Amino acid sequence: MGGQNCEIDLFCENSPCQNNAPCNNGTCDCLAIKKENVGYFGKFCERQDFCLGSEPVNCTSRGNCVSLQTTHLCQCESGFRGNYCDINIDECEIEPCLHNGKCFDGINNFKCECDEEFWYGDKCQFKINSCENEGDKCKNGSKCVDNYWN
Ligand SMILES: [Ca+2]
Repeated sequence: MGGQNCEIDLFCENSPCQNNAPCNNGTCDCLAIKKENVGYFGKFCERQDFCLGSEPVNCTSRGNCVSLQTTHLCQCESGFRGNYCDINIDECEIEPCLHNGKCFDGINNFKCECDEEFWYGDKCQFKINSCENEGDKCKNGSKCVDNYWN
């Protein structure tokens, strides 16, 4: 403060606030100039934050907002994508299940439902040996032969 009775706000006297922020009692009021997609901070409201506008960016609970030079970016956790991390990536799109296994999309993973008679494994990649599966039913010296030839 300055002046004979400290009536002059020295900080505000020279209009130091940027981005048209009002100056009151020795501080720049950055909140007063918030716009829809950008907020301001710093001693002179000289810095922009594209995550903290009057409509704060919502990256859902699946991501964090990062303010860049001219826009925001949602950094999504694994399994999600999109400008707001609102898209559950379809892990079945690359058809990970082998041998006609049915794929079920999860969060950053998938599950395969295999044809239980012949295949097993997380991608239905392993073949069931029908002889082992059913036990040795072959009698009188005969030999079990696996029944799947593909
Ligand atoms: Ca998914």
